[in-house]
Amino acid sequence: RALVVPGGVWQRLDVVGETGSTNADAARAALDGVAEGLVVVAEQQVSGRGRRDRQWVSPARAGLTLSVVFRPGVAVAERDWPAAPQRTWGWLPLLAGVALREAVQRVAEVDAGLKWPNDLLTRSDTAWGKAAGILAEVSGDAVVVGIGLNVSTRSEELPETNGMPATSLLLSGAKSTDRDPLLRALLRSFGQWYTGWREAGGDAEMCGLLAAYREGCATIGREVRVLLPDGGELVGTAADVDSDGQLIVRTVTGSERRVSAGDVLHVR
Ligand code: BT5
Repeated sequence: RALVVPGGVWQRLDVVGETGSTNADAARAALDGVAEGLVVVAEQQVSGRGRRDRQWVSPARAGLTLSVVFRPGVAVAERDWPAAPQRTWGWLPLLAGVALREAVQRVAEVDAGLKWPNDLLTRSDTAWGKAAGILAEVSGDAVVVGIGLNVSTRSEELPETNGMPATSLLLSGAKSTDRDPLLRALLRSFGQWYTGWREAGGDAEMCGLLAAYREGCATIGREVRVLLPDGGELVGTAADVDSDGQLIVRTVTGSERRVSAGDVLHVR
């Protein structure tokens, strides 16, 4: 399909009919040496994954499911891109979120916020719900960033969740639920932010990404409960995101903790 003309960062766009997981497909391609800038889009994804063995459910044709391959640690002489140090790679899922939010707001005209680190929230009726999830995985020297967005998903097709309820652009009053313009807007924005971030050597402040993330972030300023990957738990106020994309939590005891991964519940 002549969906997107690859250009800039994007080298190749593969549209597959049905697949298990576009992240798995992209990771395999990355290990096989595919160039940075591969995009894999699936019409239907049957065993989508979330973080830590969780599932991503995507009813057929109701959403966008895609993954991209980046090689942030490899300098690109012809573009004047230095290597981005590994500690900055945590920005990639956040960068994807900023791009996704822009695309959703522009094309669907739906108000959207980012829940640190990897969810896009939209509002249906009065409650905010999770309309998209982002999964970044390292594969050799590549980082695969996957995005699953509920576009025209009806409420009976959405999965049961134990945290935030799931929602879709349709349920949030989207002006349009055409997937192609959403994908095009997403790739345009994603490519622009990635280019700026690479030019800045992974410095999110220098390229304006930190400011854009702060502006779109629904977590900063909230009281949160953070479930840490080691099983620990933090309760406090999400104060900010630091220059490496970590969440700064001011705990009830007044100490400041920086979190690089975890599940955040917005308490108030
Ligand atoms: C995520 O994980 O939210 C990352 C999801 C990434 C999916 C994309 S689709 C393209 C690419 N290929 C893949 O195989 N994956 C990526 P996490 O934060 O761990 O959240 C997972 C949880 O979200 C699940 O346990 C459910 O509670 C909930 N969930 C599952 N499907 C959902 C949906 N369609 N909408 C909203 N919430 C959902």
